[in-house]
Amino acid sequence: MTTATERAGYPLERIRNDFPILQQSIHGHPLAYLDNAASTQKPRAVIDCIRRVYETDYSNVHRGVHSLSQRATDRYEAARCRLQAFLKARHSHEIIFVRGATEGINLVAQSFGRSHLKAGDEILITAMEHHANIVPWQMLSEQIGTRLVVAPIDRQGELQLDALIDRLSAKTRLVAVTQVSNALGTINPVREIIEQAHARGIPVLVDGAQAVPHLAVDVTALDCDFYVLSGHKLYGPSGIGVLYGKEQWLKAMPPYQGGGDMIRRVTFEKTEYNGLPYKFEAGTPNIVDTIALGAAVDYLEAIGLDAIAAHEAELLAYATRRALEIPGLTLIGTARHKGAILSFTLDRIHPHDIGTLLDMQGIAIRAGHHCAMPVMDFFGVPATARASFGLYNTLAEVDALMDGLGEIIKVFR
Ligand code: 7TS
Repeated sequence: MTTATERAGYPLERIRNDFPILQQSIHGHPLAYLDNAASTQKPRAVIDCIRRVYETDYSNVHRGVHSLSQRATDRYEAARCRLQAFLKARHSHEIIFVRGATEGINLVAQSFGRSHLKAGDEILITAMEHHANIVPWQMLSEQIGTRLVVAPIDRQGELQLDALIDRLSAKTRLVAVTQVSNALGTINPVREIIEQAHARGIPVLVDGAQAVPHLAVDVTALDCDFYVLSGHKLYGPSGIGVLYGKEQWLKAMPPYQGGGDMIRRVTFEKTEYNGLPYKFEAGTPNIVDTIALGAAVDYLEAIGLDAIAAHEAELLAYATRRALEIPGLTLIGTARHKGAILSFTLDRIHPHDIGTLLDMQGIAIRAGHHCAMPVMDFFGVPATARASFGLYNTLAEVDALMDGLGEIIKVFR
């Protein structure tokens, strides 16, 4: 069985062959890797890029006059331009390399938050945020007395947009919202949220960790003020990610960390900071993984995000249809606009047992609260089982998952 996207030329078999890790068996079964929302696997292009940089072009960046340092610097800065083009940012210095979405949000909370917000100011988030877009704001609240305001979701796991708009007050100083929920799959109307916030002069941070692997993003068209992503969810290495910030904000924000590279001149009396983007990249950066993130983006764009989105939408539609035929299965997250995430529970079977029993059949899913405990509380469950699809998944793997769930139900009957 193939998706219509495959029949229209989506090269699924070639894509699968690009991922060495997928060519293995787990507990005697072919691996079905359905944990892509946590982290995606890496194509050979990314793995080879890492090896080649260490073998031929590696040195520290920005500081050396020798050839290797210049080559490493050129490649590191080329990756910045690559990510600028990928996100369609106006300037390459609006691309700040960080460890991942988490560090990007913490940077904004500490640098923007401490310099632009004061006691009593409000930060508006949604009830479906990952902990990475909750806790940094709570930490800021403890430090300077800001207040966290939460826009509600409904039983489908959709954002109540009107309620969000109602909560935009004269005190709101930032809206921080996920583009795609990792626990529910919901795709939020970020463009509309940004329009509404901007009409009131409020900047918006978009958490794009779950969006960029699945849909084409244009930060300039979106007009968001900040955008964060994680490389490891984007078929790139872990430990590298991007904070995009509009030049006007980044210029007005103080450094997040101090150290080498982020300075122009240091004396014991005073330090003059470097310009963008270096002001926010203290210390030796994650050189090789940054370059490899550029390779990951090349790989994704060669396939095409629209084709990837179409293939994944078919996987999700088929998985949803089959899941609804399973007795005792409840879908958690049934929004009209959803990314390729299927969160569910089975009557009387703990999600961790589902995860463990599926693993015995070679099927990798995630079970837990997905770092979105308030979402679990809202739906009154301790955890969900979550299958999340990526560009290399097949309808046969969806079948394996659903057949596996059928077997589990028989065991527990
Ligand atoms: N925001 C969202 C929406 C996420 O899904 C995640 C990670 C993060 C932020 C944090 O990203 P990090 O790379 O900095 O850790 N989400 C998940 C997940 O769903 N399962 O494992 C990690």
